[in-house]
Amino acid sequence: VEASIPEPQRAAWKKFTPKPFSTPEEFERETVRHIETTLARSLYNCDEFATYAGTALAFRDRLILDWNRTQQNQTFTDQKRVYYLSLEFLMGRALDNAMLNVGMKDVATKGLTELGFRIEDIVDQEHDAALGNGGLGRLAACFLDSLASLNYPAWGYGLRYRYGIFKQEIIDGYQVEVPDYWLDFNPWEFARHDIIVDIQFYGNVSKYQDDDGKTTSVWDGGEIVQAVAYDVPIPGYQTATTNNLRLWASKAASGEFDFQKFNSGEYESSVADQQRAETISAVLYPNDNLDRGKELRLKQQYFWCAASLFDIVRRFKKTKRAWKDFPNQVAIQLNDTHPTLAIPELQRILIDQEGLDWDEAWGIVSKTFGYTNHTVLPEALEKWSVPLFQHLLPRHLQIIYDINLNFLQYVERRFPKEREMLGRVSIIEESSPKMVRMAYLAVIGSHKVNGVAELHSDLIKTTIFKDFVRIYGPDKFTNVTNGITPRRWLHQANPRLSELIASKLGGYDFLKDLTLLHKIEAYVDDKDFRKEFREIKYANKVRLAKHIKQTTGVTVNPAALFDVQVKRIHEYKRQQLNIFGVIHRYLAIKAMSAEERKKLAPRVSIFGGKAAPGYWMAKTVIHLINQVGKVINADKDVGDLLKVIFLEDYNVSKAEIIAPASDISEHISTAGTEASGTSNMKFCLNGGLIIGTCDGANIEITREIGENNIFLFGNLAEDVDDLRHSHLYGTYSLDPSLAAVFEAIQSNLFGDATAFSALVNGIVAHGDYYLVSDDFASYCKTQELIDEAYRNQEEWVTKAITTVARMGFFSSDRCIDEYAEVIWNIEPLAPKV
Ligand code: GLS
Repeated sequence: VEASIPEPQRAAWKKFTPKPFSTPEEFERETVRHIETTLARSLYNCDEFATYAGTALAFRDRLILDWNRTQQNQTFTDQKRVYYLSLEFLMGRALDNAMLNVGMKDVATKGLTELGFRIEDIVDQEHDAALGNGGLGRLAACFLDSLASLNYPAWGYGLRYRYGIFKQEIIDGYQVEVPDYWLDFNPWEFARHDIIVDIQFYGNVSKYQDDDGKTTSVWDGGEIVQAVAYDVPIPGYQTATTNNLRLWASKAASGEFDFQKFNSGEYESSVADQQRAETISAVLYPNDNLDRGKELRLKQQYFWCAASLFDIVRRFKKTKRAWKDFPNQVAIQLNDTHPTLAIPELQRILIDQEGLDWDEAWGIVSKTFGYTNHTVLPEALEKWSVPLFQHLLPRHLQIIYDINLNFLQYVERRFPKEREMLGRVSIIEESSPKMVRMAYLAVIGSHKVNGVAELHSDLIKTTIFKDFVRIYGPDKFTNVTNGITPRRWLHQANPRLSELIASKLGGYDFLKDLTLLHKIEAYVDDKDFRKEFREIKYANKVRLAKHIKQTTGVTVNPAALFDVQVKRIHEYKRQQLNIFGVIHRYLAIKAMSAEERKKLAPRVSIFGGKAAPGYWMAKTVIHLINQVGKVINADKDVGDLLKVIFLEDYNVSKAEIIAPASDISEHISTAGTEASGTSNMKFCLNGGLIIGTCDGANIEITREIGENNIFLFGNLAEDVDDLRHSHLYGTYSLDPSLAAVFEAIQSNLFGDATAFSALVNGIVAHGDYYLVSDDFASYCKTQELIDEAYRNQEEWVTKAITTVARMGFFSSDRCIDEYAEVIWNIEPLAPKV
């Protein structure tokens, strides 16, 4: 039944449709109303948190009016939509972003002042939405911002984890994980208790043959878990388009618990069923670039894919179009291999439920999906054991076998003389147990495959997907270099810099077309502009110094060079190279004369990032950084010349304080290992320079900003294999200054050295897989060049301004336009206002 208001009553309805606030008074009225009624607080009982809550609810009301209209408009025009499937959306805080995007920050600032609050304190009350690990999840969040800002009809689909990425505490120098229960108060979501999808697991498949000999497979038995939709409005910048992010939460099919069992005294097992169902969406797996193959993770993946596909198919069916139109109406992007099950799931829906024949269904499926690869690290490539698959998703395993059979037959016909290729490209790895290779399934089931930076997209074509390039031809593979949203990462994080730029460019159009930034290069020699630019950087450093003081108790000098490496802790990202470099610097300072010390630029080395809870080596690196910091920060003889800080619990809202405050940031992965990196872009956009290897997007950043404006060092990706080989089979000689660093560690200078022996041995005895020693000399040399360059502040500012001016390419808007054109074939839809 259509649930819409009949024509004659619509006038009344329209008359009472709420109007969005637009003046400070109207904002205040809405906020106070929410505080007094929705929250049942009063002016005698209203703290900053209640005021945040009221403000957020007032803005939510605003967003939802635009959201309603956007959804109606999209349904009405019935254009092709894109669905972005991602297990991670690292959104951070929503209020500040919502205020900026709807252009009401000034209104809210004024209103809140009149109510007795400072807007910064209110914004600061919000709990980060931390449903992601790192770059992959943050990229999805930037994409949502760009999709809405560019008016694309788009939905995100993800999981509503009850616990996001853990909170990190540093206790005695060690990482301790604390659960992140973030849903106590989340004004940004709407529970859709009417949108529930039954998801099946386990069970059996039987085949039936009808009179014409057609076989049908029926999957029955097993258990049902329900998926409940929670919708999060995603406002675009300066547009009425407000898209939807739909997150699924799991709950037991019977609703709460099994009353039959409950009444017959089986309390515990009735509750257990309910808990088991809710466990599916309970927690985000805290690994970045690592696949652990856990059954619950596979359950999460299927639960989310099946619910999303059901929803997408239901929406398509409402249009009453023919199935062959599906790929003209629907584009689905797979954010990494995590949602690859959507491929066999759509095939299953089409053949088992909608009665299409295999080939017709497969034609639709393989035109619908696009797959983005985000890593070449072997430990991150997802594989699922066949027995586990058989148990959990028996029908999907059959479908995957059929997809594989058809594919291998095709390969055999095309390459009859290369039989050994079949084993290499088969979706099923013939190991024991056999494994399903998800990346291969994703390639086979998609019409386009893309990497996330040029080097990375080249690498996937020559390494993991080499055979597939021969099979499908090179056109199936493409590159879309990552980007970041300038709204959050410039305007919101660095309002003064944004304002300075706007003052020269005559407005904020650059926030919609970031290439306009190139115009500030005309001011690179303008004295006032330079002065203001430097003052802004300094003020941002003062803000970070305050944060450091508050959270670590260490006083740092904002005039020192701030050297920052914040990202997930991972051996391939090489925080160990950085901290060994810090020790090298410390030893050098200790050996310097007073004269020499005078010439040195004081430095603050700032680290931040979480280690996966089971990643012991990464945790050792955190421990070493903290131990080194403890010794150096207490060394009065060194004083301000060197400080070492580990910032606890790095997350999106902290990144917004850190990115604008760096002079140098480090992007120093072993060449060929970091697919793109996106924090490199954030730092450059905020007028920080970078030190980096020729890896990921660093290469394109160099091309855009010019090699004089970046500090590159280290071996190239093409040499990595040979170097690794020579470590294992040739003669290996440890870099002498690194040897001195290890001697210092081994002398217990930073506490009990046995704590760090695995870290050191990995380099001296076990092949130095990440080439720390090979790159150490050139890293230290480059750090000296940085010291020298920083002494010439005039030149430094020139480099920094030039860098900002040339970052236009790295907007996620450019990136989304490329996806829209090359992969999704979708058009923007002008919002109805
Ligand atoms: C990642 C890569 O490691 C990053 O280099 C990349 O920038 C990001 C987004 O494309 O994806 N892959 C991954 O598994 N985690 C990431 O952050």
